[in-house]
Amino acid sequence: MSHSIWQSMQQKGYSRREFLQFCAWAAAAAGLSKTAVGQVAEAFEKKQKPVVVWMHYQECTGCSESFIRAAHPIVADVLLDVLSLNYSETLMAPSGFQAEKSLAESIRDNKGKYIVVVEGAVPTRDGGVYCMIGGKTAEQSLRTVAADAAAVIAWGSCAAFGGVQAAKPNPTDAVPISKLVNKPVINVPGCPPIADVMMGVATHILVLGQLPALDDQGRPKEFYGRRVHDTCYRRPNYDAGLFVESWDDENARKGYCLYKMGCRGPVTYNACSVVRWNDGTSSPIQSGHGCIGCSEAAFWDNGPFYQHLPSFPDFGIESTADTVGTVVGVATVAGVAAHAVVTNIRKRSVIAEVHAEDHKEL
Ligand code: FSX
Ligand code: SF4
Ligand code: F3S
Repeated sequence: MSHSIWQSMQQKGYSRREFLQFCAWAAAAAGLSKTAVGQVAEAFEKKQKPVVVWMHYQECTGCSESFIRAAHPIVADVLLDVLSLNYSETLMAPSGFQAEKSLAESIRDNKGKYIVVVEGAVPTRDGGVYCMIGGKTAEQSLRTVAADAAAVIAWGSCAAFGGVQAAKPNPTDAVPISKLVNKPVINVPGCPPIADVMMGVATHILVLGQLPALDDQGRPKEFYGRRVHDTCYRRPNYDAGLFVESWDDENARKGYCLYKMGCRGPVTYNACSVVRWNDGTSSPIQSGHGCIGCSEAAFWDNGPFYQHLPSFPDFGIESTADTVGTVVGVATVAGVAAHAVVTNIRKRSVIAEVHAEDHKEL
């Protein structure tokens, strides 16, 4: 018999207090307001665990790796135990015929109720022979599992957009799963996606019993509504025209903006600057490397990664970062546009304050 999440947690020895803490964390991860914690608790107490089948096609399993390292320790239990993970090629105990049987039974007995999550793109060239599981092509497998699913989630940029498999010259004609599934797909891109975002999306579906609001690329707006650049902690440096010019320069040590080193944060929609990674510890930019736009469609072909963007929409006050120095220089020499100079000085002092704050936190 299937249990609720609370019943499963009790069986594993979790206290009521730990359960409520988990509910609060899950509500926050799902982007729900504090007042929704009661609703989360009620859903986790009463609703049966959803049946989840987790498919792997053309991918590296980084998405699973990311998810099982989610910030909250209970998430590992959520994956392995609290969710009814009826089929996962990576994590389930059965193999071979037994595994196939488990999958067939899961979808037959839970028609219209189970959730399908997919990692990886699907090859379509030569009848799809480049990814076969149990004698079936990935395409046949996907069409079968998705047909009666309540929801289909594409974990990662491969499932959502084709990822590395679909990069030029795309030798297997790999496609995103939305091309083959006849119902809305929730795209959760990123190579891999952020674990807490994956958990947030899953919680949203579990608690509210509905799909999160999606943008025109099928991404949950809550997590993909803003560019990495919009909330980047290095943004004051960008606005002030303070850039890293080479990986080992003084500006790099000072944590200046990585735009000139190829950072694609200005054209990348993801929650890395806000949610960050590893329990909010850091993010690619925070560790000193620019964003490579891993959550964007065709990101492998959007490069080169280490050449700065020529321009992008809503660039701000400067036309390109290269001209920033010139503009400020001319303004100073001419003695006009004092406002620009004052603004820059003010921004530099803001940066100094931000850096002082950072040091305090450390
Ligand atoms: Fe793709 Fe996920 Fe990149 Fe890897 O499974 S999104 S290659 S991190 O792992 O699909
Ligand atoms: Fe941050 Fe990159 Fe934008 Fe600079 S260009 S502010 S490092 S996201
Ligand atoms: Fe990917 Fe950029 Fe975030 S490379 S992990 S979207 S900072």
